[in-house]
Amino acid sequence: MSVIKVERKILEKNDAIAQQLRAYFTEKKIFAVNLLSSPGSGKTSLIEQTVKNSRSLFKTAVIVGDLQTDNDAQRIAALSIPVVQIITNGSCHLEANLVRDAFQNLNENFDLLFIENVGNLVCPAGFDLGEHLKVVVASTTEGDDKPLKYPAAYRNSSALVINKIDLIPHINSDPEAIKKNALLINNRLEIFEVSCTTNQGIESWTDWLHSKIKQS
Ligand SMILES: Nc1nc2c(ncn2[C@@H]2O[C@H](COP(=O)(O)OP(=O)(O)O)[C@@H](O)[C@H]2O)c(=O)[nH]1
Ligand SMILES: [Mg+2]
Repeated sequence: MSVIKVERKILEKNDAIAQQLRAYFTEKKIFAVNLLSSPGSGKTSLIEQTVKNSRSLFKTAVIVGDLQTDNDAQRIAALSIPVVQIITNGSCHLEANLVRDAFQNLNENFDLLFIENVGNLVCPAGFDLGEHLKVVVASTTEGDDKPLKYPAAYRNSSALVINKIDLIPHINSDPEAIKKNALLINNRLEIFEVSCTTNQGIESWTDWLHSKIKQS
């Protein structure tokens, strides 16, 4: 029983910080998006393609979480946008206090903040980071039934990006099945089918992000 109490306390503390962060982001007109996925689904690639295709629409900054290495921050820094790497040293998700501390290292001259969570569909789903919305990325290579196996990430997200659609001719994947399973879990999901390799579908995704930024 005491374990449950400790867990609840951690979540309550996290949620309080996250609410303050969200209010701060809103006041500063920064739209915050928390990206969730399995390792390797293409979160960093999606950030790279989004930045390359939206420079005339909005300015982006990134906080990126990983268990180890600053490889992703280096990829994003190559785009000449503000980026901070959080190394969690084994922790499987980001928490709001880590985002708050990382944010101190960014100037505030941007419209969109991507928070790339640690690659994992389990623990990141339960932690509010002060984002305005969560987006789950699924790649065509990871199996069409993943929304059913990892429902929390899908239930808590506002949008699903199905990535690596360029690989469909080579693998046994059906994006219609991914969509159907995802909508069974959460029928309010906005769904985008993209390839970060060919750029297919990226324009609809960036247009949607732009509309969300303008509404916020
Ligand atoms: N074929 C293909 N490969 C992709 C696509 N998007 C990402 N990748 C590759 O998938 C691997 C993992 O991508 P990455 O962005 O690092 O995933 P993350 O771990 O979720 O951040 C890299 O080798 C990417 O080049 C895509 O749309 N098509
Ligand atoms: Mg990454």
